[in-house]
Amino acid sequence: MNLLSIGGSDPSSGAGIQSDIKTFSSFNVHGLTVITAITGQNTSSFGMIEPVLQKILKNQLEAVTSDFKIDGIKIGMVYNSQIIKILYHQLKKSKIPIVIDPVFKSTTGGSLIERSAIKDFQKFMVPLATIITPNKFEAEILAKTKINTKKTLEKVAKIIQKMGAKNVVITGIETKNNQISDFILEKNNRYLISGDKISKINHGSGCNYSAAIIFALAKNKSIRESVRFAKQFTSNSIKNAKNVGNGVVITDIREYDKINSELSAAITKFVEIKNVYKNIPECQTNFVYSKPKPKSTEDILGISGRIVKTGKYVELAGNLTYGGSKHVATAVLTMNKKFPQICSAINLKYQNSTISKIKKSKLIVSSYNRSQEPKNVKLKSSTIEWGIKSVIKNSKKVFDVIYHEGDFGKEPMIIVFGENPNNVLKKVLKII
Ligand code: PXL
Repeated sequence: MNLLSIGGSDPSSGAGIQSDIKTFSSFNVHGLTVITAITGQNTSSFGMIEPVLQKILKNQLEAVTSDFKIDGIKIGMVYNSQIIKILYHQLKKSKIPIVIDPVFKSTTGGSLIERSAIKDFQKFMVPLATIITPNKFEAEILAKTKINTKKTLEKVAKIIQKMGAKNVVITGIETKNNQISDFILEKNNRYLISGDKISKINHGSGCNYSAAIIFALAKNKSIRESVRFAKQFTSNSIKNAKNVGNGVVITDIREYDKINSELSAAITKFVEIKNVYKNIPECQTNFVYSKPKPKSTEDILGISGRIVKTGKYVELAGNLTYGGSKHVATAVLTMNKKFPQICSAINLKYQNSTISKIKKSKLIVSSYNRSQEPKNVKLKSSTIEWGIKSVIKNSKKVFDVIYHEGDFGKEPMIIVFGENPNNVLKKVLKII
């Protein structure tokens, strides 16, 4: 796969072209670049900007488009009207996905676009976007409207969509409980994707986010999947940010976490199953995936806030975090000790209809009775550990499903196991 990043050069390699090359490389993708402007900046201050001459901008575009099959384009810093118009004329007929990341100001205060170019940005850049990813501040500038309520947030997204962007993602909306949310407006759909807020002023997260989105889009992921993937990727890059210079930290792209991306993709598919809310228990759902040979639940990736019901929909609350699940992760940990191939699981609401589908399917199922747990065991370990152990103790079979019918004050529960999240999901689809 080849992805093209069009934007400014940042010598600190925290943002811009240099950052995008790092991101694309972490996905094993070949990154092509077209430089619109050269900036002089570091982690403490922003210096000068030199936009490139028209003829060299055109020549770079010509060079990459005439040779490579390009699967997706990301456009970041564009600086002035001349550059904007050249890009528009070159790309207006393009059929490949384009992510427009409006970058108006750098973390250290530099202005990345001429004031007089905003109008042409609205007119020529916005309509190129398969997805446009302004933060709150950039969205307010584009729509010339302040965002201070849910209503104004939706209004601003609609204004930008009317300018011609197919899908609008406004990032960095602060919502309740220390969460940070992105608001997504698709053609016929609008929703929030939330994650835990990480309070760290950094250089690079915006670029990481839009570069990850174009990668997911180019891989034919849906808008929702792409945004969720990018949010998770960016959250990790901020968590790993490093003090490389003397100023703000620079985000760090670690090795692409396969455990994370597989679980993330399966969760996205799970939450999009029609009427899936009917399968979410009162204590909510977790979906987990373990590293090979887990030693504790800290080696098992889960959702910090679970998959929760909101009316007839389900949403992810919190982030994917190692140690993010106790209950379902303990179930996997226990199974994995005897059957090391079992690394993933999900818990579902106990329903007679599900139990009867399980029994009709070819899945291997067993159950335990919580009320039979000896008192001395209860004090030492968790009930789920005891339950699973008692089911698998004398079995050579690997169970696909283990359930219990509850106890006084305890909700009955079904747990589906598998080797990986996709495998679990396939079983889930057979029984709900
Ligand atoms: O993060 C936005 C950004 C994009 N491109 C360049 C930048 C910056 C922020 O500093 O310098 C070249």
